[in-house]
Amino acid sequence: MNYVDEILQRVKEQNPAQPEFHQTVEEVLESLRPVIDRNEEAYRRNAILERMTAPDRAIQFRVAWVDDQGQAQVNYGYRVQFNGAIGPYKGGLRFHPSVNMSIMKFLGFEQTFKNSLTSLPMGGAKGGSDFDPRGKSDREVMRFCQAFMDELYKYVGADMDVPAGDIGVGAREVGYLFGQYKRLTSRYEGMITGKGMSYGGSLIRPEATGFGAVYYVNEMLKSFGDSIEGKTFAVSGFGNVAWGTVQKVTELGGKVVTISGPDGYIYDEDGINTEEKINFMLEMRASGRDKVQDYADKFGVPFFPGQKPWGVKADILMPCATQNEIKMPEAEQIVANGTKYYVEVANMPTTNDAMAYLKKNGVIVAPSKAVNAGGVAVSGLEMSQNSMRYNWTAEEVDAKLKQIMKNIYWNSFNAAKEYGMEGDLVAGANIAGFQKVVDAMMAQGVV
Ligand code: 2IT
Repeated sequence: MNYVDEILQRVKEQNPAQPEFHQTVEEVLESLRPVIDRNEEAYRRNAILERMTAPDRAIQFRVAWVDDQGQAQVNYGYRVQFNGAIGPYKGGLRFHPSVNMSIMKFLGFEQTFKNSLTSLPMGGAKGGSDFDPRGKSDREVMRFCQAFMDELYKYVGADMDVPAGDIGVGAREVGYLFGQYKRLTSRYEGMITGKGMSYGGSLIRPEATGFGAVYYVNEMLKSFGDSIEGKTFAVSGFGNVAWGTVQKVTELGGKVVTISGPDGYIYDEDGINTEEKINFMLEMRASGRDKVQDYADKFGVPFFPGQKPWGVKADILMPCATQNEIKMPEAEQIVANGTKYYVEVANMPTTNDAMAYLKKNGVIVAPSKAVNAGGVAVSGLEMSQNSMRYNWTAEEVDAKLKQIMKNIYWNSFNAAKEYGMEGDLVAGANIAGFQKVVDAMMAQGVV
């Protein structure tokens, strides 16, 4: 049997009932086929794909905490340290009721390639909990974060594994997690990123994922002889990533007409383009209501309950919410609308069949592991600053981020071209990310 097919079967057998993990492995390995065919003997002999698809370790633990009513609560906590070949483990923590081992493994696997693409020395990891921050008091969130760190501190550290935020984990949670780590270990070190500016954070980290995504789009459009100026964008989500994206698109002369939440989407014909509107996204997030309808109520624009914005005609679509938001029906709608550019910003927002359909029908698809790598890249720069005990200015960090995103675009573009798949940015990102990790694994022997 072909090596890739063998591994796909093996991953399914060894990880039953983990569909998101199967999905990402399939997506990545399918596009790596030409690379693997060229090196099959060496890869097989060194069990590269078997090792690449098995996490270095996957930790699951109980998080017991007490709510404001005095009731004991129990959640599951996770940390999946997927691949440590090119640096200390690095990746965010997600607090959301949907979190389970499949989601953690999918995100950790993706993170390995993404971190490699940034060119910074970071291995891949992910963690989190099925804790639902919605409706919790600040004190409950603090107690939960402390209980979570009571176990996690054993596995993390500045030179071992450096978590960060993701869905449900922002500046507040990072602060509580950092404080508890310090209390437990007596160590003041950069063991988590996304920290506040008063205790070791980096300027531009809050904006980095969205800004980086738009820098990637800018480079991509330029390479197609196009530009952001005057283009219409449909964005989903209204969290940190959507916020950074809307800001930078607006600054570069594009117009964002939608954002969405679990309750539906809003359509702002004039664009989400004033400081008041953009700042309101932060207010909606901080309110903990998780409702985008608040935007429609405040600014008097249409709200479409229970719907996603993918039926809207826009030049560029940027899903910034969560995984598997675009399935076949949405993909068909996107193609029917004549959309030219589809830019994944959330991690794996597209099912594999929808992705194949978009590509087959001539939509230019940019993959999340390249597009959203600016977030973790600036996390890497936060680590550098912590190690130096020094801070760069916003301009310095932003310039580095811009350069990193430009390199990611061209490294992906060139990798695809080298394997006869010119213009396939998805395959290019997978190949470029994979190559560095494989080189490091080969050099370090069978471990
Ligand atoms: O998905 C991601 O890349 C993140 N949530 C950010 C990870 C990080 O370590 O900054």
